[in-house]
Amino acid sequence: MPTTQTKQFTKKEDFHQASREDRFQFHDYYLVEDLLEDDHKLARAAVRDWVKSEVSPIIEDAAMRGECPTHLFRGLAEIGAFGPSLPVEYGGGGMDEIAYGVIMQELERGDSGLRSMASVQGSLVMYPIYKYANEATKRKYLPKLGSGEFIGCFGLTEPNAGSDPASMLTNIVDDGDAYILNGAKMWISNSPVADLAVVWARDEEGKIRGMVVDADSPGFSAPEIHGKWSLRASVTGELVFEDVRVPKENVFPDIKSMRGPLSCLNKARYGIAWGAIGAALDCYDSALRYSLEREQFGKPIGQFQLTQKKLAEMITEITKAQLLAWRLGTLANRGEATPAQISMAKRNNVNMALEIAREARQIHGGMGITSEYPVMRHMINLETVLTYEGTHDIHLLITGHDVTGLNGFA
Ligand code: TGC
Ligand code: FAD
Repeated sequence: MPTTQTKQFTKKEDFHQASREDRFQFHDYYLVEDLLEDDHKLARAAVRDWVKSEVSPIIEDAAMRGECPTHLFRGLAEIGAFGPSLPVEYGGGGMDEIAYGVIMQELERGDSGLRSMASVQGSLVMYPIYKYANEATKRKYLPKLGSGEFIGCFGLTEPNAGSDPASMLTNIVDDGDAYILNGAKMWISNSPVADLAVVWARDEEGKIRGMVVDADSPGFSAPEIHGKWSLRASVTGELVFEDVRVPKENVFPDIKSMRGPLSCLNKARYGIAWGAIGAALDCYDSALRYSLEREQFGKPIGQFQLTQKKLAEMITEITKAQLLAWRLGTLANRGEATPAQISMAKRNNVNMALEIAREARQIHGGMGITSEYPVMRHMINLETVLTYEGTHDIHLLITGHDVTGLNGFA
């Protein structure tokens, strides 16, 4: 059985509490707020308060030290961040896709690593189990994943199969009542602290299969990847399988192609499209305040036209991204959001957030490179967000393929 209890989780006291107050103000230039329902606003307020009280005081210290604040995982479960749009009876929040989006936005306002934790647990672990596993497997894992008692990870990428996951080498071989799993996965969020992994592997017929693998299975290991300059408050590792026995009931019965893992990515990319707006808002908010408080040449720097150009472009791009996300959410609620539409929103909104983080860093001058302000942390985090869940260029090719009908990947 999974082993959360034996893992070393951090405590709030392990981290230095910031002396600076979180002064974040939400910005909503086109009153997108009017498009939200009361449930969305309630969910958003709960997450916003939690981020202010639990995340903001410690996140700079955690990122500077390169330590994942794992003690926050239970709190994430309590605020409903794990599978907000999955059914309650399967450990989810029973809310709609817009609620899921606004929750991700507030989390990423705190830190992309925190949103990543929620994306992986909800969209990449709970969702495939909910959608593809047999009933007994759902009942065994989903409630404990929803409550944060179990931590999950998602193993698709391999050392030689990143943008092209279909070239994976990890494989399973039939052995009576179980499959024998061999191979290795790379860049796996949360793998070193996970109780279980949703793993994608090729069967003897060459078909892509998905399965739940308990982390305490003999032959399973998850070494941590060290030395990241990005997502430093998130833990990333490998997954190594050496003759791991996976009971047949843990293998998703009806999934036999790349459609399985790619459908999970749609869910997570949707959440990122919303989440990135949160990081952008935090950078813009900090830059706007700094521009009004910081004086040079006897004036607030916000009075200079070049600073105003930066701020004007930032709020314009944020507003466009907010509207794009909201419209995507309405389509998702109707079950009509296409993978290509989700891909466009992920690419546009993450790129927008990264550009804003870079501009915000400039507005803060030298102070922008310190942990006194959140912008440099967001900026280096967003470098990863631009790459994972499909790189910026892969998403350009997805849109290119969609509009021309011509496959530009190979
Ligand atoms: P291709 O031949 O185009 O398609 C294979 C089959 O899959 C179907 N399909 C999809 N189904 C559902 N959703 C999608 N988004 C789908 N895209 C394709 C397709 O219709 C086909 O079905 P069928 O029935 O005909 O077999 O696939 P391909 O192998 O050529 O690859 C296409 C490509 C490059 C777009 C895809 O592989 C891709 O998206 N690559 C990027 C890899 C990626 O995003 N990896 C993410 C790993 S997980 C991660 O990063 C987690 S980060 C942590 C966090 O989220 O915070
Ligand atoms: P590559 O695929 O080698 O790409 C390198 C460059 O080549 C990119 O610029 C890319 O755009 C470009 N390129 C590739 N193919 C083409 C093409 N056909 N045309 C034009 N350009 C191309 N994966 C998981 O499975 N689970 C996780 O939990 C997870 N978490 C992650 C956490 C972090 C911190 C990071 C950094 C990654 C994580 N990933 C995870 C992996 C992530 O999804 C991959 O890094 C990503 O898909 C890109 O793969 P790659 O790094 O191998 O780059």
